[in-house]
Amino acid sequence: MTDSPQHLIFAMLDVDGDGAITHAEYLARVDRVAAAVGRDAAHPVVAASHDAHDAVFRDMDADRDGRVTFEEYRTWVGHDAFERFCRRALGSLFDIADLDADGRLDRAGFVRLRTAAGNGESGVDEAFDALDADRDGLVDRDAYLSGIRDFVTTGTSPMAAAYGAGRTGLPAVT
Ligand SMILES: [Ca+2]
Ligand SMILES: [Ca+2]
Ligand SMILES: [Ca+2]
Repeated sequence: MTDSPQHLIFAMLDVDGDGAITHAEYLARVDRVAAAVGRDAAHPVVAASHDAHDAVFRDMDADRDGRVTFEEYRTWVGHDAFERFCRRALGSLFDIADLDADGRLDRAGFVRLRTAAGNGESGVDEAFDALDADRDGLVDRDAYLSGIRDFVTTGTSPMAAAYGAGRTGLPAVT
C-alpha cells in the first residue's frame, strides 16, 4: 500500500481491514456520525444520508457481491464519481453534523464529524484552519466538499492533513 489518496481513503472505509468495504461498514459511517453529534437517528437527514450512502455503495460495487475491493474502488473513484455520488453522501454527513442547519460547522462540530467518519484526530485542526479561509470560526459546506474533492482527485488540498497525508499534499498518484 502506498499513501495515495485512494489508498488512504480506502483504508479508512475498510474499517476491519479485511481488504474490502462491506455495505455494513459503509452505512455504519452514517450512524457513527449521527451518534457522535447527538443527532436523533430518526431525523430525516439521517435517512437521507443512508439513502445517499446506499446509492454510492451500489455504484462502487461493480460485481454486486456486496463487497467493494480496492480494485473496484480505484476503478470507480475520480472526479465524475465524486460529483455524481460522493458529494451527496459527504454532504449528507455534513448535514447530520450541522445541527442548526445553517450550512456551516464550528470547530467542535467539524472535529466530531471528521473523527466519527473514521478519520484520526491528527491533522483535523489543521484542516479546519485551512478551510476556514475567512477565520470566522466556521467552515462552509461548499468549502468542505471542495476540499475533499481536491484531495481525492489531485492529492493536494487543505483536507490532505486530515487524511494523514501531510500538509504539502502528495506526489502524483500512480
Ligand atoms: Ca472490511
Ligand atoms: Ca464487489
Ligand atoms: Ca451550523
